[in-house]
Amino acid sequence: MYDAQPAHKFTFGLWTVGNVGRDPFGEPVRKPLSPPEIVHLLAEVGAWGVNFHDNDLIPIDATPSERDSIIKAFRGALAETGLVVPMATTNLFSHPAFKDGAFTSNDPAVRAYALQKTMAAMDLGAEFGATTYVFWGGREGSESDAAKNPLEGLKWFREALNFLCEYSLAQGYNYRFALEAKPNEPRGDIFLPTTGAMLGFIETLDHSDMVGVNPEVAHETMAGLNFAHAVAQALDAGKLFHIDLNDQASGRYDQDFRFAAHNYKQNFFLVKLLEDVGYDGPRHFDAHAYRSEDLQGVKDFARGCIRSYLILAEKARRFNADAEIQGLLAELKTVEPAVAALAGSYSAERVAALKAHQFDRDALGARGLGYEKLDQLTFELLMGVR
Ligand code: XYL
Repeated sequence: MYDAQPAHKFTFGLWTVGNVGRDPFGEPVRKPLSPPEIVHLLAEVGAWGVNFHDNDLIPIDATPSERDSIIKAFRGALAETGLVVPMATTNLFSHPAFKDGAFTSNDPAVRAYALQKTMAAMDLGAEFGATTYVFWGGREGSESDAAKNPLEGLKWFREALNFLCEYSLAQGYNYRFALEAKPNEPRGDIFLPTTGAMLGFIETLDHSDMVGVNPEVAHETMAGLNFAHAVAQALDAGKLFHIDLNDQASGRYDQDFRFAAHNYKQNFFLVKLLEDVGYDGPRHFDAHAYRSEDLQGVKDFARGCIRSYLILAEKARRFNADAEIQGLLAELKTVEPAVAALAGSYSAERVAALKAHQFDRDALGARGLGYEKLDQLTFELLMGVR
């Protein structure tokens, strides 16, 4: 019942199950796995695809012959397992050259190097058939506004994306770009900190039709926002090109926990939203195992991400089929047809009808909405007592 099907398109990054558990205070706790080992691990846990940053696959200092043999081995593992590569991205944050950002660095040489590195990474992704290209501007921001003009930062970021859209078109790549927002960490403040900010920015791009968003549970939660609402806005705009599933407690460091490890209820409403609209893009887990785990724990983590999603999807089906819950929801929308017809799009008739109607605002205000019961029923359904 909770087995992944190809239609779910569950994917993981090489950097997720490959995470060695280094943190700002401690050394790695797990041995690095090679990309083919990761592909086999992902196949074992039921994933459909694998994504990568350029340097997850090819180290930044690899020679051309090392590059060739890595690509050959990775291709072999994909062929053996049937895993696909739907998304690729660029590491524009690890190397010291990017300490002040990449596309928004004050240094024109760094901005130019970032373009060069991204073009090469787009070539690499296209070699493996990736059709989504993610942009997470990990260090596109500042600690002090004395050092950077945010207007210049936005201008340079726009220039870079316009350039890379043209490059994608000129190469005949089939990429859709997905911009990923994060409010802070590793910079004090990252530009365009939320999915809503990205959606506004996209409309200023030359090829806005090619560009959407890659919202991440942890990032919106770090900003103190409701993730499902951010995803709904992206869906409403036709811009949900990709999604990063994980979990996060608000007010903490960037935790990237196993999907639904922390906030079952918020993630239930997220899964319900994705399932209700028939989202058919990849369901990507951008998360990693606790630092306490060994290789077995990493597999438990990856299986847990998939299983939790499927359990919440099943709960969403039950929510939709629950007569009492649906009855309460239907009641909320039940009014006399003549009154219901007053709300809607603009028309001269509706203006006239609205102006003539007498609302009983005290009665409207006195009506109990039953949300306590609805929320308790949701809790009971999620806890398995319903
Ligand atoms: C880290 C980010 C990245 C992006 C890809 O917080 O989520 O892993 O998803 O660069």
